[in-house]
Amino acid sequence: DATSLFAELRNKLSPSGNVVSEAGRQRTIELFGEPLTPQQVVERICNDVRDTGRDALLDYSAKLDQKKLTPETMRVSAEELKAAHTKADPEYLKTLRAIRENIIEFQRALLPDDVKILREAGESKIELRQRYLPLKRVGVCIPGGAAAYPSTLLMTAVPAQTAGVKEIVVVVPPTDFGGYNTDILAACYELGITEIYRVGGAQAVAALAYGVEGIERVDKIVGPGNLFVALAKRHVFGEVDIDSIAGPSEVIVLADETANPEFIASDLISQAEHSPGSGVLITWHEPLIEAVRAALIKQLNELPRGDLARQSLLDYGALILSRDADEAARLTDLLATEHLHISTSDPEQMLSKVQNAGAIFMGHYTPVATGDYYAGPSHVLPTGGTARFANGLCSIDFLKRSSVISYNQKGLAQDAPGICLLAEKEGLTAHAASVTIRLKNESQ
Ligand code: HSO
Ligand code: ZN
Repeated sequence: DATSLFAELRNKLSPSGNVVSEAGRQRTIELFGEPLTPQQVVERICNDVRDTGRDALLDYSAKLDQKKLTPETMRVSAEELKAAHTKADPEYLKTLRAIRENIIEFQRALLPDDVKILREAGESKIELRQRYLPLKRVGVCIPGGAAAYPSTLLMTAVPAQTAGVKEIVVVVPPTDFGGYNTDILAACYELGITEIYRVGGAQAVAALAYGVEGIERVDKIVGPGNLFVALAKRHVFGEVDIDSIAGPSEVIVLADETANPEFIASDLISQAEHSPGSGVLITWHEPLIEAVRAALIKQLNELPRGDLARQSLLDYGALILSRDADEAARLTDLLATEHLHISTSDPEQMLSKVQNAGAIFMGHYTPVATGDYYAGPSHVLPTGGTARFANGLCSIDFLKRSSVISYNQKGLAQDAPGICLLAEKEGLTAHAASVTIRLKNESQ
């Protein structure tokens, strides 16, 4: 039945590295001479960085990332950045520019205008506004453990830049896939980002949140990361803003009889190859199940990361036969997946049945890779069922808003009775007095 299937699947879609999974929380780690949960470990790291600053940051980099850094080598120098850019493949740079343009075009279209309304009656005048301003300083976490992710740099930093954020700080682990990766450094240079620190994990998040010698604290921390980054972001939230807690990649493919099993297999594998990652097919066309299974076996044997993807699919994947499209839609909503790929003859019709998904890919020729790399919406998306309430990152997330309220004396006189009545109900008479004191010389 749907409820128990949901429970089982939800578990599958929360791989053990995910903050929301039970297994992830139960793990213990011997880092401080006693078994601690990941959360306890992260709290210690964050508190140490808050209290001891850069020394703690560098100590943890040495201990956890096996990289002895100095205050000088911790920051990527201007020369290193320039050199990486000069040596970069021109085709790569050209592609980065094209993607950047796509992201800017879409993210700019999302930006809201300020709002202003005027309430006028005779001489009374009340003006109400909402003003949007970009955040001043944003920290971006780029993963660097299992693969190099220049795409994630684009999908976080460019929306921020589009919103008008001037100071962008990148933290990236001191690894060959991270802070020593010339593709990453060339991409930073291309985007005009010059403040890059080779630090990762919970210690990097803490440094961004609290500030340490040489790294000024930021207003918001965004970007994906492993369990430690995720838990650290949750720990420092409130001290700074964060985007969300993004876990491993996942996709649900909804398919009817018009879907191509080879295409579907490639879609499931492409998110599973993030390792961990999850791919789930839901179809109401029975022959598709076996056809996709066969295609998966064939493709997994041919791909370089096939073994990693196979393990991910065995652990967290599923091929599900639903009674009909409506049942498939209901299950999709329960799972509230990061990516939803609608591989049917009429994707719009299916779209109208589904509410919960971070990003939705329409039809047979829109694989998730279009959104992962190129189209324009950010690939930083809600995972682990959080698409029920959370949203993908976008330019709006880099704005803060203020309301702006403006009364003339006549306007104040008009609203005074209501204000004073509520103030008296609350026993806050000074509030009432701050209104009446202004109306003493009112001429009516
Ligand atoms: N699918 C990932 C993003 C990504 N894919 C980066 C390739 N590179 C987000 O869930
Ligand atoms: Zn991906």
